[in-house]
Amino acid sequence: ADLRKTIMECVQCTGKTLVKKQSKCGPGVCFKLDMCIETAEGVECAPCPEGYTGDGIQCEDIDECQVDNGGCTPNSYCHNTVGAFHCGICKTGFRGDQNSGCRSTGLDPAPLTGRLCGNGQPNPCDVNAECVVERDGSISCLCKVGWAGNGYVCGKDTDIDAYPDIKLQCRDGTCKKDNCMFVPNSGQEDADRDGKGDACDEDADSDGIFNDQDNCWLVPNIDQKNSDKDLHGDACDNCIDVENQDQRDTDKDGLGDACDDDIDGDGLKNILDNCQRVPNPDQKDKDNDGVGDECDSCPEVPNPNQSDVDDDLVGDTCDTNIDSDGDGHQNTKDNCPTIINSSQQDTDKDGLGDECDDDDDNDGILDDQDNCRLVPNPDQKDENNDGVGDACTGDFDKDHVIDRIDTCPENAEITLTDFRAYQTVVLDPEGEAQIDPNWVVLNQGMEIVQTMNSDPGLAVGYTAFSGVDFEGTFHVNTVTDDDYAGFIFGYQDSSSFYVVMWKQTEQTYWQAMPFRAVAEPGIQLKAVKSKTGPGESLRNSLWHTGDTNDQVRLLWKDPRNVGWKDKVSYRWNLKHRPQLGYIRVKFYEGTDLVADSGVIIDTSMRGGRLGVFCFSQENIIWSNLRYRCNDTIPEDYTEQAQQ
Ligand SMILES: *[C@@H]1O[C@H](CO)[C@@H](O)[C@H](O)[C@H]1NC(C)=O
Ligand SMILES: *[C@@H]1O[C@H](CO)[C@@H](O)[C@H](O)[C@H]1NC(C)=O
Ligand SMILES: CC(=O)N[C@H]1CO[C@H](CO)[C@@H](O)[C@@H]1O
Repeated sequence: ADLRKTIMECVQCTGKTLVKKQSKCGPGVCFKLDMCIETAEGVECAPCPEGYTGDGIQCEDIDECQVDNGGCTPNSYCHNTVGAFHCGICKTGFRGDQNSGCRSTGLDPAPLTGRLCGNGQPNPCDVNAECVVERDGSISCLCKVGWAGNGYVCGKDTDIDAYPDIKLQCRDGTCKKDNCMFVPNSGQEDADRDGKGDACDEDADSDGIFNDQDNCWLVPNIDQKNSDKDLHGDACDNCIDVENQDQRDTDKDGLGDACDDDIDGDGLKNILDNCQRVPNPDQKDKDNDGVGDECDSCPEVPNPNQSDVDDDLVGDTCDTNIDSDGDGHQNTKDNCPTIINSSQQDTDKDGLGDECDDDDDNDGILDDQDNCRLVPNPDQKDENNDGVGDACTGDFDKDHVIDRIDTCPENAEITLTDFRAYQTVVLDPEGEAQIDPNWVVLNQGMEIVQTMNSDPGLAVGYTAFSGVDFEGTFHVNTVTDDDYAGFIFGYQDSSSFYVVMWKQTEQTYWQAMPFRAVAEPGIQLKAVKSKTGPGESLRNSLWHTGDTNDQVRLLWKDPRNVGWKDKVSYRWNLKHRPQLGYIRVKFYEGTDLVADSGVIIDTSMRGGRLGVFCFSQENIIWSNLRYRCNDTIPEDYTEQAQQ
C-alpha cells in the first residue's frame, strides 16, 4: 500500500529518473534502497540496475535470452536469471563450448543426451555440477566440490573457496578468477585493490612494509605510529590510547569496546546500562538483580555474578541440567520439554515450540490443514491452487529471504550462514600450557581464521539446530606445527558436543598428567560428554585418540590414518539428524572424496550449536562455511535400518 502511494506522488516522471514529493529515502521508495537519492526537490530514484527495465520505482528483470540467444554461442543454452543471465553448455546433439562454438555431433550421439535432473527435466548444468531441484520444482546448478562457477559453467577451484582458478566464460560474481589461488579466501578481500587478495599478498596494504612486520597490515601507515601498548598501530586501532589487543567492537561503531562509553550503542552509557553488551533501551529486569533480562543468564532468578561454568548460556543459579529429551535445553527452559527440538523454533512466540504446537502461526487453522504453516493466513487464499497459500509462496517462512537461498526455509530466525557472533569456549581454562585462541571472522561470517598457537578452544555460533548439513573448507596455512584442528556440532555446553578433529602427525602430549595421551594422525569423530568439564582431564582426553572414561568417546577414525598436509585445502560435509542419532561426515581433497565415516548412530547429543575447534595449531582457515537446516532422513539411514 505504501509503495502504491509513493508512486502516485510521483510528480515529474521524466527520463529515467523519477522525482517524488517526499523527502526521505526508505525501504520501498525505490526498487532498491541504495537507488534512492535525497535532493532539494524531493527524492530521486536512480535508473534500474543493469539487467532490469523499469522506472526506478519498479524494475523488472530483462530476459536477455529472448534476443539473439543472449549473445551466447548458437546451439547452446542461455539461462535467464533475475538481473542477469548466463550461457550454458551446448544443446543436446551439439558438442563444444562457449569459446569454440557448438557444432552438431552428426551421427555421434551426444554424450550429454539423456542427462536428466532428479525431476526428469533435461540437465542444463556443467558436467562438473550437480542439478538441484528446488522446493518449488525449479532447477539450479551447483558446482561440485573442487569446482567453482555459476553451476552452468564450472572451473577448477584448487583451494575450494568457491572462486575458480581462472576466469570463466560467464558473468556472475562466482565466475571471476580467484585472487588467491592457493589460499582459501571466500570473501576475496583485497585491501590495496592490487588484484592479489589479502590472504596471499605479502604486503596487503602496499605501504612497503611486509604484513608480518606491519602493525596495520590492512591500512597503509609508513610511520608505524602506535600510541598504546597493543599490537595495532594508530592508523588501524579502534582505541588509539587504550590497550585492546582483541579490537572487539560490539556495536560496530568504529570505537572499540575498551574505549566506548556505550558499548552496545543503545543510547545508555555503560555505567547506567544494565546490559552493557546487548542493546536494551527498556532496561527491563524482572528479578531485580541489576542485570537486564536481555542479557541475564537467569532472568527469573537473581544471579548478579552471572556465573556459567558449563558455558551453556544458562547461569549456574538456574541451571538444572535436567534435560529429558536431550536436545540441550533443560526442561524448565525447553519450549517442548519432551520432544527433541534443539532449534526451539516458536514462530508465533506463544511459548510453545512449533514442534509441540498444533497451530504454529496461531491463525486458527491447524498445521496439517494450513497451506502456510508458518505465516498467518486465515483466508487460505491460493490463487493457482498449488496447495501452497499465496501468503507464503516462494518464501515459506516469510523472513524476506526467498526459499532458494534461505539456509532454513522453514525457520524465519535463520537465513544465512553467519559466525560473526560467536561464543569463545576455552577448554583448558586453568592450564598455563598455551594462550587462548584468537579468532578472526571474515566474509560476513562465512570464514574464520585462528592465528595463535593456543590451548584447546572453540568458537561456537549462537544458532542451535535440529537436523543440519554443515560444510566448510579446512586449510592450515603454515608449515609450522602439526597439531589439531577441526569443527564441532551438537554443542550443548562445554562438556557436551561432537568434535571432528584432525592432526598432522602422531604425538604424545607433553603434559603427562593426569594421564598419558597419544594422538594419532587420522581424522577422528568424537562424542564429548565430560564429567569434569573444561580442564586438564578434558584437555588430555581430547588429545588422546581413543575412549577415555567419563570424558570422550571415539566414534570413528579414518582408517587411512594420514594427517593433513600443510597448505592444502580439504572440504568437509557433515550430516547430522539428531532425531535419529544419524551422523555422517565426508572429507574431500580437491575433487576427490578421501574419507567417509559411513553411517554412525549416536544419540549423546540431540542437536545443538555449530562451531570450529583448534588445539595447539596456528594459522587455520575455515573457509566458505555453509550450514542448512535439513531434517530429511538420508537414504542410507533407511538402508542401514533395513539391514
Ligand atoms: C555466584 O553466586 C552464587 C550465589 O548467588 C554462588 O553460589 C557462586 O559461587 C558465585 N560464583 C562465583 C564464580 O562467584
Ligand atoms: C537434505 O538432506 C537430504 C538427505 O541427505 C539430501 O538428499 C538433500 O539434498 C538435502 N537438502 C538440501 C537442501 O541440501
Ligand atoms: C524448526 C526445527 O528445527 N524443527 C524441528 C524440531 O525437531 C523435530 C524433530 O524432533 C524436527 O522434525 C523439526 O524439523
